[in-house]
Amino acid sequence: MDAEEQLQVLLNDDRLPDDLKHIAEKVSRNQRISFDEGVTLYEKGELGYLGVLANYIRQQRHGDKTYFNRNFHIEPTNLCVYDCKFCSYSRLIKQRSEGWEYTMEEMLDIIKKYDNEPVTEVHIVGGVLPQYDLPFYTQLFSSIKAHRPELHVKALTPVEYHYIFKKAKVDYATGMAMMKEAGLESMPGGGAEIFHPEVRDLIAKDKCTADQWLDIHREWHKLGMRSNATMLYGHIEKFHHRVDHMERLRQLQDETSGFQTFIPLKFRNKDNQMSDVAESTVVEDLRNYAIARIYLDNFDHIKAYWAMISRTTAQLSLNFGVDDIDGTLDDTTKIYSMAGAEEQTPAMSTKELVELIKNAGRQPIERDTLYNVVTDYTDYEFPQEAKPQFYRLPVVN
Ligand code: V47
Ligand code: SF4
Repeated sequence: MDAEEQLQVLLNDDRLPDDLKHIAEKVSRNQRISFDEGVTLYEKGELGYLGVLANYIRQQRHGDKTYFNRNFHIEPTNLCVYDCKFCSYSRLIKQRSEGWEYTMEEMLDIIKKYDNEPVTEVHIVGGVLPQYDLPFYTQLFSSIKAHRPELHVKALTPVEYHYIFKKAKVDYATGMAMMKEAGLESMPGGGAEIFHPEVRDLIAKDKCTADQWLDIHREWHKLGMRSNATMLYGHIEKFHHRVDHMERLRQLQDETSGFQTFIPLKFRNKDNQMSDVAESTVVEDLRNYAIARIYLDNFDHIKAYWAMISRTTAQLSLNFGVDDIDGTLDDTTKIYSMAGAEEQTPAMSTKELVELIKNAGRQPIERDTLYNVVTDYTDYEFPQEAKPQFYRLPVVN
């Protein structure tokens, strides 16, 4: 049965409560669901029901296409002036001996290590420290672009930008324009956590507020640029906080159309100040992806970050609204391994990623950061003896 037939079966099921039937009818007519209906989905939507709705939307938008990209991460430092309760990664400045602080040269050396690799994106994000200021990052971005102009620079979040611009005494619009001028091409989705102050004040008190996070994305979008958005879920927040978070994103997206992808991030509880908070179940993770797909009707893509949730859950998520599983990575990110993610040294070759997607019955598409197709792997067979990470296939558009 295809996704449309599954939805029809659901719509004809007399046992379905009226409120859930009404939501299913809205989805079948491509109508937006309300805040209260979002909460209803969290409270009453069973996994099978949510999967049918989310997969229907996914199939309409993307068919079986499943996107990934080839990227690597640079984490400039794991020291941070902030003290988010969920963060296993940062060390306060007083624990400086446990941290690293890369210099400009060290970061450019990391860039150069990838000179002969077919990566399309560098993702730069880490802790917040005073020396990483506006002149530092504008010089870093322009040096990366001077060295390798086609490498897409996706860097920093409003948490860093708010701190940097305040220190430099420039407003958000001016600051983001300076970053664009220096070579910044898109903004990753981090730092969003949970927007609602009832939760944000408890877990991420001192860093940028929800409105500041949204304002910086707004200014970036006004420059014609794109960004992502995340939500850190599965800790102390209630269902209505998750819906509130997505509602604020949906409203900004109505205004700017600048977001590309929504990335739900599962809270991991190892070695942080919230270790006593239990992690969400896989069923809850899949329900959450599905509800995000249903609620965020103006977002093109829903991403599952495989390094965080394990490869099997990433495969499963493709039936619950997810159409993107991020990048090949390398083992260059420590944010999740330090928080207890399954992947302690997250690295997957292109061949492994392609097989993972094919084994889930979907079509693997390598994309660049802006979702231009780099290579469609649907009918591609890797040679037995291939060292896949060194394969360069023809660019198709
Ligand atoms: O903002 C920190 C999260 C985020 C934990 O845009 C944690 O393509 C779970 O935003 N458990 C940074 N999550 C990473 C990020 C990201 C990742 C992949 C792709 C993209 C993209 C963006 O990591 C932080 C925070 O929400 N985080 N600690 C933890 N214990
Ligand atoms: Fe610092 Fe980011 Fe960790 Fe918060 S989540 S303590 S801002 S590195």
